[in-house]
Amino acid sequence: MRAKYSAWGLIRAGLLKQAWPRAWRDHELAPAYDVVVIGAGVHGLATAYYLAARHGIRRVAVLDRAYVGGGGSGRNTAIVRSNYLTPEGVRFYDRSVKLYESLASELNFNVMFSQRGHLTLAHDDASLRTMRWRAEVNKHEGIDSEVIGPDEISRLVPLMDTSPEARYPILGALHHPPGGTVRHDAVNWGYARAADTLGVQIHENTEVTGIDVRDGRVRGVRTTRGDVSAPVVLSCTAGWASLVSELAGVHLPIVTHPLQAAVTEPVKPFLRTVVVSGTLHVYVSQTARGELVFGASTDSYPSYSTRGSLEFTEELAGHVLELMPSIARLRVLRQWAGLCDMTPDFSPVMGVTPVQGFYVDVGWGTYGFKAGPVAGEAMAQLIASGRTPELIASFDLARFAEGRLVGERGAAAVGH
Ligand code: PYC
Repeated sequence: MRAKYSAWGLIRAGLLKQAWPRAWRDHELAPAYDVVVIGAGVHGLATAYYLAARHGIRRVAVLDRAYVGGGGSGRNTAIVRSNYLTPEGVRFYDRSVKLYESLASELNFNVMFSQRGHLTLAHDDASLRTMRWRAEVNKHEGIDSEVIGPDEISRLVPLMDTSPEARYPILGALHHPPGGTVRHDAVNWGYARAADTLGVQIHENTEVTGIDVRDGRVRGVRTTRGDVSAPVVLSCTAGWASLVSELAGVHLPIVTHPLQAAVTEPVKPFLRTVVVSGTLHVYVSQTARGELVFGASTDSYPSYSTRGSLEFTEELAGHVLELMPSIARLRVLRQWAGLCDMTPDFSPVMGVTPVQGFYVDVGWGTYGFKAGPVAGEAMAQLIASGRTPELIASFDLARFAEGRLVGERGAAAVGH
């Protein structure tokens, strides 16, 4: 069914008890497309959308072995920021923040982007030094970030224990006012709907089982619903990026680790900013519904498992209470895990590969969701023009062989 979006249409459908219009359609898989995107998360959908919207490339299929936003794009803690450590990282993520700022009107979908500010706490001299370093790089790139002290932190988060008697006293924080949160499902659905409207085909429950390469060139993909030929195949997979790339004979320096997160029952709004503590391995924000969303560092062992563990919940609770003792009676409602494809330098792998026509937008570690819009925009530009945009040039695959790493470990929300 063709999607209908007008507000009146929805009200009418509700009053007449009609089925809700589908936001994106089902299709038979065609034998050929101009571009096949593997992965219907925010990166794949954004790329497909910008290919169609900005470059007029509409014979695009987005394939996913499960459903839209079912991987990392629906399992993250929805934090957006650009307070990175390297100039390359800062410029890149800043473009994403800018795209998020206008995304609701671009997609005609309320993505609930809330620039409530982002605090990264420092509990020791070494992390305070890193916060100062990040603040300087940020300012140099025109990004609003500064190091603040405990009094200012108390003003921003009154429930935080900033006393010198705390087990891990808070010495200061990197304050990044443009950072915040976004409703991740809305971003996925908004891109999916907008891409569908422009003629992109989204194929859920369609697993890619092979990538055809002949004479050094990609020719198409094999799927559980049949074979498809395409001169361009882009992997926007998270969690299985290395395995999918191996299908094309491209080896990626990626190790996959689970990352666990949890959400509490809703309470009255009391936490305005996003709070991160690398030392305590925890980050927390409050949703518009009032729940607290918590995340931790990646599990220490590589795995493809997305189950939660009691060990995580216990550690999380202990660490959160060191920061905010007064929320001790809050109940955790749900916990889950996502998969993080970690690269050696904590920066992504974007761009061309040794196989002509086979592109990657992978290796996002714990930074993937916030980069969805800018990654989509840049990959669409690369595919349409055949030229790598300056903004992503330093994230190429060749950097690992050529020793040009872009070290972003110091900007990780928590220690890994
Ligand atoms: O980098 O902001 C971040 C982040 C939050 C959760 C995981 N990574």
